[in-house]
Parts: sequence; C-alpha cells; structure tokens
Amino acid sequence: MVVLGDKEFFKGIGAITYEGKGSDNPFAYKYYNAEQLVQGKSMREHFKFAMAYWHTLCGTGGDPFGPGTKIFPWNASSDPIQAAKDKADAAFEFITKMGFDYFCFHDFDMVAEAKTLAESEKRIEKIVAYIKQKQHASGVKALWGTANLFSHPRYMNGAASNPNFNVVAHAGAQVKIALDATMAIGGENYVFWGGREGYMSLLNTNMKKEQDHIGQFLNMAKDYAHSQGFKGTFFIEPKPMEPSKHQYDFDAATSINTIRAYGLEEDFKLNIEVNHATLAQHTFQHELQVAANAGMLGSIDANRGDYQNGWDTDQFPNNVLEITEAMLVFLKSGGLQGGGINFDAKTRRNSTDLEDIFLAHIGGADTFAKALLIADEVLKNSPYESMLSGRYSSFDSGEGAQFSQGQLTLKDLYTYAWEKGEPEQISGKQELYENILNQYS
Ligand code: XLS
Ligand code: NI
Ligand code: NI
Repeated sequence: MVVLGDKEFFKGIGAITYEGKGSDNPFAYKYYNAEQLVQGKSMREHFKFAMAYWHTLCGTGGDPFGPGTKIFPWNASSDPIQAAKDKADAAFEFITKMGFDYFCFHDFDMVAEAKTLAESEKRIEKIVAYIKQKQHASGVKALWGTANLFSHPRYMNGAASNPNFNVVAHAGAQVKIALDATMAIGGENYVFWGGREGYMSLLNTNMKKEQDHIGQFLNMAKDYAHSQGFKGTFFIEPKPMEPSKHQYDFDAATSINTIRAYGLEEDFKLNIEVNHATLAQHTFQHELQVAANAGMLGSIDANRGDYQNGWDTDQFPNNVLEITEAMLVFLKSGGLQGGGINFDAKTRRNSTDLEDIFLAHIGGADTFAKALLIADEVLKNSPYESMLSGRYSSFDSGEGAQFSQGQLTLKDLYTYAWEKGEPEQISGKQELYENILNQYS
C-alpha cells in the first residue's frame, strides 16, 4: 500500500509492479516478482530489500570538487523537525511505491544533529514517534539502525578507538540513543561500521589499546541492548580503508577475528558490502563465503564499485554475472541470518531527476532477482553441483575420507604417497564452470 504524507514528493510515479522482461516500461520490475517462490521462499523474503536513508534522502551529490547538485523538495524547511518529518514522508512514499518492506538509517539521517547531546536526543525522540505512526500506516520496518560515528569533527581521531576517553564516552552516549531509537521502531538488527575506527599513521597510534577499546565498547553496546530486551543481531560491516588509511575491520576474515577475540560470537554477524570487498582486493562472493563459513552471513549492503578507480563509488548493482556468483553462495548457505539487502548506493552526481532514484532501485532489485533465478537454475539443472562435489570425490572414501575425519597421521600420508607415486594431473576446469554460468544467464 502506497503511503503519502501531506505532500506527494514523487508525483507522477505510482506503485512499481512486476511486468516481466518483455515490458518496456522503465518504471516496472522485469525480474523482481516479490511473491515468486525460489527454493520454497518468496523473493520478498529472500531479499528483504531496504532503502538506505542516507544515500536516498540525504546525499545531494557533493564531492571533494564541488557541492551537491540535487534539489530535494523534502529538504526545504529550515525547521529541523519539520524537515525531518518531510524527509520521513518522502521515505515512506518512496519505500511503499517501490513495494519494499524495509529501510536502514543512521541516527542523524533521520533528523539533523543539534548543538548538544540532550537536544539531539529530544529531536530523535520526536522523529521516532513520527516514524512509528508512518510504520503503523504502512507496515514498513527497519532492517537496521546505526549511529553516525564518523562525520562530526569530534570523531576525527576515531570513536570507540579514540585516544581521548571523553570522545569514547560521547560515542557511547550516541550509540545508546541510536539503540533506543532502533528498538523503539522495532529495528531488526544494529550495525557497527567503523569508518574512523582505524588509523592514519601508526607513529601516533597504540593499535592494541585501540582495538581492545573497540572490543570493550561492542560488549557494552550488546549488554545494554540485551538489558532493554533487544532480540536482534549486531552486524559488523567490514571495510579496509576510507576514510581511515587503515580500518581495523578490514575485511570479513579480520572482522570475524574481532568478533571472536572479544567474545561476541553469540550476538554478532557480518554485513557484507560489495564495494568494500572490492576495496579489500576481494570479490564480493569471496567475502560472502568467508562470512558463511563462519556462520556469520548476516546481511548485505548492495552496491558496486568501479573497475577503473579505487574508492567507494557506491553505484547501484547492475553486474548480473557478479551477483549470480554471489547468489550461488547465498542460496547454498541458506540465505542471510536476520538481515536483508540494503541498497547502500547512490545515484550519480549528474543524475538529478527525482525519478532517477526509482530507476536506480528498480535496476538494483532486478539485478538481484535475475541473478537469484539464474543461480537457482544453475544449482537445479546444470552439472555445476556434481562437478564441484566430484572435484573433491577423493575424500569420499578410503584414505581420503579417513584423512578428512582426522584418522590419519603424517606418517600414514607418507606411506600412502610412497605407494601411490606421482599424483595424476587433474584439470581445475575453470573455463567450463564459467561457461555454465554464461549458459544459464
Ligand atoms: C560506508 C558504509 C556506511 C555503512 C553504515 O562506506 O557503507 O554507509 O553502511 O554506516
Ligand atoms: Ni555500507
Ligand atoms: Ni560503503
């Protein structure tokens, strides 16, 4: 059901529906068919698509070389509460017209930060009350909330990892307020992305102390949320750099270490972002697989980077083959644990029509839907799965199986190898695997 505020911000655009791949209507889904079942689950449930409040409603396209280019009508009021309400109206109009069920937010995406913590908290309480009404009218939910611990100059030396305790405490206060807000609107998860939790120079950094403080801080946040009855999952969102030169939660493997080193494995999983994987010199599917192997594939921030430059361009997903490889991991590991697909992506600086926001999200949703359908076909109908398991068949019986089960010693390997002689050469067949993907896409 489309929910409008006092003003309609996206005039002339109605509910986006599925019309199939034969449709030429740019404002229709070609592949995302919310109720279509794939492996017994609807696309809606598989994906739990979410709008990112920050990019979609706050980011006006500014870059280091020039100011924003986009004039958002919901930004017109100079009164912060009125502006926040207009923004919420735009959010719910957009989400419900898209047929999505979720949004994700930072504390100060919803309403502008005030001069004091006390005033900021009051503002957040006001907008949370307003958003609750809108949720009631629409059924739209919060996939996750988070605190922006990276934009304000006070966080220039880090938040939980700051060398100054006063800043650490301020970050703690902000997380408490953001957790309260997330819980008040029924947020299903809570994210920590440590943009400034890292360093610019090791010369002025006590890395061990900073990392221990992050571990302490995450435990405090989790304990507080539990004491307030929060049942959701916490996600760490890895990223190797930007804005810090080196961020502590560099990639999935490093973040899993953070989680385990500080005893957080009961409550924390990962939120994997495509472009962050690229920046860490990994593929997206690699990061998903690392998370899944640890039982920590929690959520996804969907976007894409750029092959020619090295920063977080946050473009909308449109690489079907890349996402298909990701969907193979996704389906085989049983999907996401608690999270969903959040479009952490922004339209380009020169995409200045309001309708471009719709076109971008339609493309992103269709890319995931098409990739899911292809991955499902590959798993069901192609020789892919049997080729893959066949590759490891030497561990299915005999000494191979005994090795896998930990029943052999190094001396046993020696005797076995001695008797067998030089192993035969077996092709890895990468090109054939790639051809199969191509054939089904
Ligand atoms: C920035 C991150 C950020 C997180 C939320 O690169 O992707 O947007 O998702 O703080
Ligand atoms: Ni992100
Ligand atoms: Ni990012």
